[in-house]
Amino acid sequence: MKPPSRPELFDFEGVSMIHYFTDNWEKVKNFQARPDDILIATYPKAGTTWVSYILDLLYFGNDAPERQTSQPIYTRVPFLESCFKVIPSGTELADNLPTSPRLIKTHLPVQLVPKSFWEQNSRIVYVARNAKDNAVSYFHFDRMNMGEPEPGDWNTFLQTFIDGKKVFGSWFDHVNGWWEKKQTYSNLLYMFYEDLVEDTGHEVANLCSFLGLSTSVEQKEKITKGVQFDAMKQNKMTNYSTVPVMDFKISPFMRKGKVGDWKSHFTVAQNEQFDEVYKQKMKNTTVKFRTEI
Ligand code: PPS
Repeated sequence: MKPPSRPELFDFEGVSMIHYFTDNWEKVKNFQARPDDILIATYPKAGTTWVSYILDLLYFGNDAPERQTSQPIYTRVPFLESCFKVIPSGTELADNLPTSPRLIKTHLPVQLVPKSFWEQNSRIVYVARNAKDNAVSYFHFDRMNMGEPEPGDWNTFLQTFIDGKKVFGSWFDHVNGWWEKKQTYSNLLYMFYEDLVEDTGHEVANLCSFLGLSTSVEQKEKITKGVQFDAMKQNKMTNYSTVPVMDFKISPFMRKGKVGDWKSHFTVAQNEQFDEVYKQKMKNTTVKFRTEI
């Protein structure tokens, strides 16, 4: 049998995209956000699933047990712009969510976020990850996910990552665009993957204070334990093992979960070139990333 063909990258309003995230654009653009919606926004592979699961447990962990045992995280937290045909579109899933608040995931760069989120002053949690680890994680994801464009070898992938020719565009534009937004939009929490790895409990507490939750100490500890890498890797509802287009024989979704794994991928020359480009592209921003902890 012929393997399914991978989607092609094209320019969409100045951002590299694939059709799975633009096919439903009219509905995405006109999506009606609510004041109590919580949008989880990230560049792909920055810790979306991790923060989605933390928020889901904070809000609904004590509610219906079957939510945790029978509903994969991607149906509990709809992926707004997705339109995969085999499951309902992100807007449809979000419109039909029975929960309050609704937790919604997006990888959109800030300028493409539906305007109703700003009008409704919805809360937004943005998670960012250092560029080097983010690139490595994205490379392995594209290798194993047939719904993504062909990544090529690591060197080819890295060059196109630097050029911003990846689904959802340039990492640099993404993290900088959202960082800039944070300066004027107060309902935005800008988090870092590295902080989550270093001290998950601290970040869970940080989320609670941003969201105005008075979660008990015991509950916070329980959640912190339940969202550790190994627990999520074992958990069928959070490890994406239920998604057929992902070939875990090539690379699992929950791959390593580390800060600094880039060191086993970047050659000395690639690292020097990357640092040079990084300096240029990040010269006008105050956002600071850690590539090791
Ligand atoms: S996606 O497809 O964009 O939604 O992917 P996303 O969830 O943003 O990112 C996947 C990477 O996050 C890692 N991850 C974690 N790391 C540490 N601890 C926990 N609990 C955790 N959960 C997810 C996951 O392993 C991917 O990173 P890599 O480096 O590839 O392992």
